[in-house]
Amino acid sequence: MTESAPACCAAGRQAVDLAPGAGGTVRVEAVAPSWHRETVALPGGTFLMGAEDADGFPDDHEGPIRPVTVEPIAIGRYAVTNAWFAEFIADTGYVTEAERYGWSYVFASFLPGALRRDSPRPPKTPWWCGVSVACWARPEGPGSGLDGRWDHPVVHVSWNDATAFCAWAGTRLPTEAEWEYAARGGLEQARYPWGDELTPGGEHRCNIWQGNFPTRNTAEDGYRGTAPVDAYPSNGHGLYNCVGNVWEWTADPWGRGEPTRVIRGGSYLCHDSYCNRYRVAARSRNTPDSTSGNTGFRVIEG
Ligand SMILES: [Cu+2]
Repeated sequence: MTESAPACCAAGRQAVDLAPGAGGTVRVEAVAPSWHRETVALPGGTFLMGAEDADGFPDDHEGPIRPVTVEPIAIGRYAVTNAWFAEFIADTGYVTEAERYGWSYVFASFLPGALRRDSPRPPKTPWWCGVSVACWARPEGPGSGLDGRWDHPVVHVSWNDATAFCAWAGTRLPTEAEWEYAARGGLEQARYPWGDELTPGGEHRCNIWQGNFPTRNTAEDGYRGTAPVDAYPSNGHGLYNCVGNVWEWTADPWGRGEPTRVIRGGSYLCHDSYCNRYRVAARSRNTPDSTSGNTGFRVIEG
């Protein structure tokens, strides 16, 4: 992956060399139904896409600000949850890419000492560890699970996994323009989905990093890792957690003829001092086979 600007998001799949883990594939039997699969119908329209923020990263090409027209869509009110993804796995026996490669990227401080010490790290983003057998159902690798997190966004899913889920669910990934149109919640050129202030009235509106990245997360917003998909108030369109919490895959390639895919929204690791990509116009990218503990997706019907 070409890295031109620092990002909190994980490096590409190729950045560390790790033998496949011995965890095997995950089998899912009965799971609680997901209550978070609602979509919101939005009329089509023209909006001002992008930003020319002075504190944006020039190589991210957020600008220029330009009018973009979007057709009517029905988009997920929430990111796809672990519970919904588990239904997909139980129904199809699909094996995710993290399981096939045998590892995925986990934020280092989530790991117990030995695993944290011994797992390989990408040189440019050393807060990530490539962890054997980490996958959607084992978010922190060996011995971890989803108890208490069924209503959190599924993570450790690649673009290819997200696309497979969509085919099963009769949905598709949003284009980047559709994502931004929906995430803006009807506000024109606001910095965040709820307005221009990060914490209006001192209240946190999204799940990002507080403290010093990457050593100390004070979790003032309530969460160190993922939050439930319905945490915090929604935006003006009724969508939750468009920014912060987890990066969301979009359908679009980063550039013409490139395999890398655009991700949007930033994650629980974003912090102003390093990666302010929780701004609604911010964007980043990763290869379609890459997986990490801070990347998920939301879907569009049809
Ligand atoms: Cu970030």
